[in-house]
Amino acid sequence: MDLVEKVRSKLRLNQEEGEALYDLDLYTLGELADEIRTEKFGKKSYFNINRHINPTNVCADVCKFCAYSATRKNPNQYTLSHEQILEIATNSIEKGAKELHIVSAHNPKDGVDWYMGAFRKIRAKFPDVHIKSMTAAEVDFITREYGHSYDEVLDMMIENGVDSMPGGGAEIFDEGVREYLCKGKVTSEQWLDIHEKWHNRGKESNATMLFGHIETRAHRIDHMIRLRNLQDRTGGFNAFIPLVYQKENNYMKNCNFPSGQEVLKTYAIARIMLDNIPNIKAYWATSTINLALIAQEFGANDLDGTIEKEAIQSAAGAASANGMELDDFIDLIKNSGFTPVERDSLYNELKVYA
Ligand code: V47
Repeated sequence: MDLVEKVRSKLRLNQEEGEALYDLDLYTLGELADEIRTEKFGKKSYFNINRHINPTNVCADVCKFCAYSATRKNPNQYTLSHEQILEIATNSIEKGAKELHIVSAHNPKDGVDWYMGAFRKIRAKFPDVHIKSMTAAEVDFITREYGHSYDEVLDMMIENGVDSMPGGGAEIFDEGVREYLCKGKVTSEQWLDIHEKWHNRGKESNATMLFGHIETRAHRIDHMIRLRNLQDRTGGFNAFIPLVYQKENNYMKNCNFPSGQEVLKTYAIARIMLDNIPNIKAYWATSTINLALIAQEFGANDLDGTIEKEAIQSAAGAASANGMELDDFIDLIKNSGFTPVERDSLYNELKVYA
């Protein structure tokens, strides 16, 4: 059976077959991914009204791709107080945000209670807002820095009001590439272990993949297969988010910056390979909004959200610092031929903009 037939027969692809998908032409791949997307979601494209908050850029880890953390290239350190975090949350929630996506650098100056205290205060004031916070890299950092186990940190997160975990910190699971990208940070095995423990608590999370730097196509397929294996066991991943590497203001040179075609192929292949992860998110902050809209025809069914403020990708050159106005976002999705559907953080539909 040839590869195209195998995909159409919904048979699972292995590493070698995943790599071979890249050799198909873009239109064939797009068609295959779109058939799967359309069967699952029709013309619906999901988004949420969210606010990204990045409470500190002081970081004990050194990732070569990062332009956000305070370093020689970015000497402007900051750490928000709980009051400042609460003020940002209050403003955004008053304007309609339903999700707070809170991601910090790994700040050795703050104790566990700085993290947990912030969640506790937000939860006390806003019982209904969805708190998506603590990448597996942050969980791992806290255990290393403050002597807790993964189980203790995950339980503390739940006690203090965290609802779901974002997909950050996954980067590329291949150990060789990881050693170059972010030596010393959470390992691939630990990243997967933390998500498995979180899922085993009945909680959901996302998974990212940072691509378009020094990794090969084979590394991307390997990354997807490792996620697919965990998802077979837990079913806890909501969305897979390929993050397109942004190349400004960091310490990584000589990268294979991907063409638009390569990015679209990667979305389409994610849709085909990840037969057990329901949502493929084209995170417009890294793909650009134009490519994210096209990605809707290449397997992606989710565009993240309005974001409001974004510090990590925009520090590295992305045009996402000020998010997107809700009306513009809805118009763009409509004008691209899809039906915008506002969702909550766990993908329950809230409003269809027919
Ligand atoms: O893990 C850092 C990435 C991630 C760069 O779960 C970069 O819904 C591109 O995980 N170029 C954090 N990316 C952001 C993240 C995320 C984003 C949107 C939605 C969700 C979700 C999660 O940002 C890090 C890292 O891979 N990142 N630097 C860069 N130069």
